Amino acid sequence: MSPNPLFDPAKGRLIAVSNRTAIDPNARAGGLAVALWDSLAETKGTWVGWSGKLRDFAGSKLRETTDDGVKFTLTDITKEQYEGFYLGYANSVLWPLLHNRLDLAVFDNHYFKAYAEINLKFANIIASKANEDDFIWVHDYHFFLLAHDLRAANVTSKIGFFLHIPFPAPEIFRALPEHDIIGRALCDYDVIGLQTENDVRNFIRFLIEDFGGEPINPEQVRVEGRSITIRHCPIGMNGPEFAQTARCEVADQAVAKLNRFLGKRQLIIGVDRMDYSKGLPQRFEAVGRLFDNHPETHGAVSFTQIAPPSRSIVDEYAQLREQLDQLSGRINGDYGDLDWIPIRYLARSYTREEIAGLYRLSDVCLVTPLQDGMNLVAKEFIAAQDPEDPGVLILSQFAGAAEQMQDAIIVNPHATDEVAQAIKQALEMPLSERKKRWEALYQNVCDEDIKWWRDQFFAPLKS
Ligand code: ADQ
Repeated sequence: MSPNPLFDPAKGRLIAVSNRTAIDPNARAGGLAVALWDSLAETKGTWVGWSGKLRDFAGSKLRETTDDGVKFTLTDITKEQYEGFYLGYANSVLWPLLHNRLDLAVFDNHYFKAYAEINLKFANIIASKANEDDFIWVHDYHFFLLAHDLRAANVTSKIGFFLHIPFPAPEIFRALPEHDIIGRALCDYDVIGLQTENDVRNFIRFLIEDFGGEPINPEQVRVEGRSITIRHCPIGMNGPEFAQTARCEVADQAVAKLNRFLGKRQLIIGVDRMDYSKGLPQRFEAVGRLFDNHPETHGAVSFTQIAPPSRSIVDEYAQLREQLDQLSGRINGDYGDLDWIPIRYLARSYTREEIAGLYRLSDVCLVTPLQDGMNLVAKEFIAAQDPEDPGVLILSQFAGAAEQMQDAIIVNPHATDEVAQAIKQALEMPLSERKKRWEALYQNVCDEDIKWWRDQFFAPLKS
């Protein structure tokens, strides 16, 4: 990675902040963890976050440790804070609202109190460490208020914020009882990075309509007496490195294992955290429709969905699990045979190497979220393919990745027949077309990679 003066320890450190850090092996499956680790390791930065532990009283004993060149400053939180901040405000209010699922949001004013408390707690930890020359890089919807709290604690460092999930239309965001407090707090950041151009349009409109923001140029707005930069920075990944991972020994073993089950059948794969935003029931319905409409696929095609539960404590996830069990049970009951299971649904986690191998073996990957900030699975699938015999990506128009990956087959995940037809098209696609689409997609994955993403975010600070 090229030297970047922003990360020169002599000039100032990078302090990244996110709720879960990659010190916790369970959090390493998340897109955020994968993306951040590289940047911090290469720049000797510090990662501030929750330790993953709960304690009985509200002390702030910090755990400081170093792993693979990345320093970690971790704090415990109390059970009440975990329930109000994490399960409550973050997972049951902000997550559904920002994914356009107002119907699932649970508005409870105790939640916001805990959310504000945790933001302040983190602000105090960072304020005790940050120097004026440091850059504080805050990640995701858990910490909307952090810059505001840091400014109140007289922190003068530059502070940036990257939102990994979508920013909805202001009409939706206004349903949040605290939208005004959060909107004002966001004005204390210097740079705000968002995944898509659509998110940028939504956010700038929110600043203009609700806070009298005045656009200075396409990415700067004067608001609340300050000027903030709002940047379109789609998150990327390291394509060639992932391509290698897909060919490692562990990946080969996973491929061999799955091949024993698969035989000569074509393989469709889905890899997601189990979450209602990922459109899994709609995807299962579409695969069922493929079998309804195309008897020639019976015994010739298998669909494997990997979806480990990530927030299984919250009711919606338990319901989703039940729904998927029912759907796969019905489809397998209708179509399965002694030697063929049409849908395999594996509710467990696999290593990055195993997943990479499974992508490599697959003929089709279904990435059909109803709403998604970016979706790194789409990019990983492309990176893992054999250039001489690549598989086909079917991508939802509502994944942030669709803005960059127009050479995938783009679908509306709600349109069951359309998705079923897209699967059929993908299964039958001639090699020349598969190669042409894949080459364009892989080029984009490599051009707009993780380093490019970081540079996009930091570019305004260099001037
Ligand atoms: P996520 O919603 O977690 O991230 P995504 O971008 O798809 O979604 O990242 C998932 C990551 O987890 C990928 O690296 C994938 O390989 C891994 N993963 C998924 N299922 C797995 C499994 N069963 N076993 C092992 N690994 C698995 C949020 C936003 C996204 C955004 C990212 C990054 O919701 O829209 O792309 O942050 O900004």
